Amino acid sequence: ASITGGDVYANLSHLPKPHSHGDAMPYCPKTSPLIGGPIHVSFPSGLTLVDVQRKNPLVVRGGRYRPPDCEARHRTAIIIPHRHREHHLKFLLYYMHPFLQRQQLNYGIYVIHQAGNYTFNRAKLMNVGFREAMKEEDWDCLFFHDVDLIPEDDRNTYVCDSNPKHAAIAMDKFGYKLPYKMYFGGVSALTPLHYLKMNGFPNNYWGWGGEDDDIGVRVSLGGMYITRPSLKVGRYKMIKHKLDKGNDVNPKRFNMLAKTRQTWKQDGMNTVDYEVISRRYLPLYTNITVNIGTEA
Ligand code: UD2
Ligand code: MN
Repeated sequence: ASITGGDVYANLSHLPKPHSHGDAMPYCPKTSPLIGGPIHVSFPSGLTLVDVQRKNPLVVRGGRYRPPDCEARHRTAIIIPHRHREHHLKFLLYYMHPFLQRQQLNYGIYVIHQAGNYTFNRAKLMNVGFREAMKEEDWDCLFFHDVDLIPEDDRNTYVCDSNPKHAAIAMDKFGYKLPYKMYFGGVSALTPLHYLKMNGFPNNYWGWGGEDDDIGVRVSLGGMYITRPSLKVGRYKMIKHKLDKGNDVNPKRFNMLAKTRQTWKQDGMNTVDYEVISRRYLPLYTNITVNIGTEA
């Protein structure tokens, strides 16, 4: 028995059904035979979410998938902080679903949508995503993923390393080079253990900037170091955009960054408070709309 499509199980559960035939499924090969090399990324006009759904018949409600003919070796959750970027989300899903399927992962995509119009808070949304995703499944790796970054190489595998991994090492917007050594923005991958060791991400960076550097510092404060794929493999295209309304540059970011060492244990996963407004299992992703409050 393999997964045959979303509708079959829609009434039973939003989750993909475990393989149910008598014999255990063989594990998927260590390296997926479906993985190719560079991906040509373009943005087809007129693309709709229904098109994306049609191209991904094995994805079930909530944006969940497992390989039909082998047991995945990895369970990866994608956590996307989001508000008013539906046009980017559509392209991300268009590329991300087939990309993850070619890697033969058991995966789920979570969009963490900040409710209201108060200043955006990317890092706090990640903390919400971590907690809410872990409630559903024992994920062994979480990818914290900007909505506008499209991977450009199949060999950029969405599995975790022994230390926190910064995946977006080479982006078009930085000339496909790492902008600075401690950079940790864009896309990063942590196990639940990594995440808890660094007390998650900061909750009090409201607006644009600084939170990614704070997270990078937390990695070393948690006794870990940053790993990265090669420049050839960790390539991403960022969909061009301006600074959003409601995400002004955070003028406090440098002062806050200077204090991470004093604050990280009192601010993070152990103090995150929020209210989930809705959880919807959509065909291509799980949408969690959350009230994360305002700056103290
Ligand atoms: C950079 C980093 C990003 C983050 C940010 C500073 C890159 C590629 N990324 O992104 O990881 O550190 O600087 O905060 O360098 N978002 C929304 N709605 C909004 C605002 C933000 O959905 O109104 C989400 C969305 O997932 C977006 C992410 O937050 O991709 C980062 O915001 P951005 O794309 O505006 O910032 P950018 O490109 O300078
Ligand atoms: Mn961006």
